[in-house]
Amino acid sequence: MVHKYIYLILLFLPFSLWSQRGIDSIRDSFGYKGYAGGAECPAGFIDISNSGDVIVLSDNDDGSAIFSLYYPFKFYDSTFNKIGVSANGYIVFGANSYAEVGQDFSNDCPMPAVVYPASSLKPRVAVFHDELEATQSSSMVFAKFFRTCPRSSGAYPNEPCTIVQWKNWSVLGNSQIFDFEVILYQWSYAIHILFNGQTPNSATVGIQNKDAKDGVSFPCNPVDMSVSYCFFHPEHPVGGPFADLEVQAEEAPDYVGVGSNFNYLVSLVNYGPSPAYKAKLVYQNLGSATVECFFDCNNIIETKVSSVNCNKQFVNEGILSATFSLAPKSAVAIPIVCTAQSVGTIDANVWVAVDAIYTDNNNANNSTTITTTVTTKKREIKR
Ligand SMILES: [Ca+2]
Ligand SMILES: [Ca+2]
Ligand SMILES: [Ca+2]
Repeated sequence: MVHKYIYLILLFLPFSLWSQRGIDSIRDSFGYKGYAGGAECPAGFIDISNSGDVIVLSDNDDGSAIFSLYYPFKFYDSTFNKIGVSANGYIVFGANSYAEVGQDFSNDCPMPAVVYPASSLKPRVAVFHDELEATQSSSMVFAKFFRTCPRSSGAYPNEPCTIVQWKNWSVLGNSQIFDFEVILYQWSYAIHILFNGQTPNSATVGIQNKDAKDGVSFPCNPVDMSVSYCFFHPEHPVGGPFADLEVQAEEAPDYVGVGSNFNYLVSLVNYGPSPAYKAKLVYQNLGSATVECFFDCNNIIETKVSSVNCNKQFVNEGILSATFSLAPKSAVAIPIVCTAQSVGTIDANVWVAVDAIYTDNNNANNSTTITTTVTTKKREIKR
């Protein structure tokens, strides 16, 4: 009897310590980071059973349904418009038919794991995956889209989300009913999993990619249903969005004559991890010479830039700016074409102003200054 007691302590101690600490995280090779409880993943089940749409499954035991998302969702490196919902407590992305989802009644612990049947191999979130079924007349699945999610993802402010809730669900052969839900955040791509009620039965909570070669799960069989589980996409870590932007400027000529034309080539780099929205690149002359410049919007060099707002505008002792949205690990380079109009110095100050929605966690590389002297004589540009 004593031996049995010690065995039980050893079995449950590491797990309970692990879950009490809360902030402990897990991650997969792609860079998803998962948290169990803690400040990163607080409690707060949202019941949508009075306001959500009913999702009718093809079967109460191993059936499924497919529905279209109001707003796309990025899972790993692909973006999806449809999800499949299984009676067995998981969702898949990119489903095209009922046959592809729903039938996997055996929970896979740990993940990633090749699934059964192979036809249901799709990128997957195990919300509470086990041999589940709907036994009550009140056992239903609901879905609801929110333009502004009632629960913060912790990775992006005021973003839209879709909630899928299994209500009054149970493990096959066990009458105990419980609710569970997944929240898909459609700007940060965070995934939150929450519970309302308990079952002592085995299950898995985790994620895996389309070929089951990457993924991660929390301690399974059993799952601790007293905490929430949150997965954060690598582009949008918890506390984000963060992006390190850098301004680079190719040397301008040291000397130019009055009336001369000259160019700068200015670059804006986004080192990530988050996309940068509305990064404003600004040019200003702080020197004594008069200079007129414009951004040469027709000759922008870019890599993976999602949007450019660049209008030809002239600066004369004023400020010139263009706005870019940059994916992580992308860059844009833009020529600035100038004419020197009076003698003195041109102190070209180039900097990036970031949108208030995200944080640049390294401000040291956000500006650069290039000095050019304007002489009385019109002379060749010296490089
Ligand atoms: Ca089932
Ligand atoms: Ca399985
Ligand atoms: Ca920076």
